[in-house]
Amino acid sequence: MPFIDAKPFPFQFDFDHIALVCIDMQRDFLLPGGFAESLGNNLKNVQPCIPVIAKLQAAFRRCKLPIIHTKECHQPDLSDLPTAKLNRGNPKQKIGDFGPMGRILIDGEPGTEFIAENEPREYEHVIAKPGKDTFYRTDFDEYLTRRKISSLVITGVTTEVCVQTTMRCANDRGYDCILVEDGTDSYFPEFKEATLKSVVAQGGIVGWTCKSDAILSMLAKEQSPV
Ligand code: TIU
Repeated sequence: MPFIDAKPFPFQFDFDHIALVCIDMQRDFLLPGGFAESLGNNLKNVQPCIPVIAKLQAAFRRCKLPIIHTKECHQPDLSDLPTAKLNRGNPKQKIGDFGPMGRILIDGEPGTEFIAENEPREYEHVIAKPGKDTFYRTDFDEYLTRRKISSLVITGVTTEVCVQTTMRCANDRGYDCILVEDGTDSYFPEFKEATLKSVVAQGGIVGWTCKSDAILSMLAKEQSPV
């Protein structure tokens, strides 16, 4: 069985049952003028993972392995937006308001779409999710079950919010998850650091972490078997 050099110990998987998950690589979270910036976040802290995710996507595509993309967003009538989420914090702009990139976090609006570097291909699965947990009110579990995917390589933003929530919920459902250390970022570097440490603590209580190079070199070997 192939394995990826990882913490807290090597991550074993099967090429027929692994997928790359790219969480919320959306303009509103990553680009100037978006929702995240309106909340006062420093975008420079979340942009380093963009080229890393692009490399992983290219490698998974070369190996014809599945890629799943998520976007956090809501229906135009806000029917899937809990009042608690709408009113949380004190942003200059709220979900559903008109911003420089259309209505904030509304499905189909320009700001909600994926950044160019990490855009899905038309044949890749895209999940529009109203929560932080990718399983909440989506077809994620059904899709993974149907495709017999049991191991998830997890990337995206932000590490301690949608990425960590999704990884914990996948772990509870029996998926083996490996979080890519340089393929995820947070507006708060100390939260990213703490999340990476906390998922592998206690013998991998939530899963594994590794550097993108460990995955890229393993996939390169798969492409050119000796
Ligand atoms: N995708 C995701 O993590 N959504 C967030 O709202 N994250 C924040 O860190 N705000």
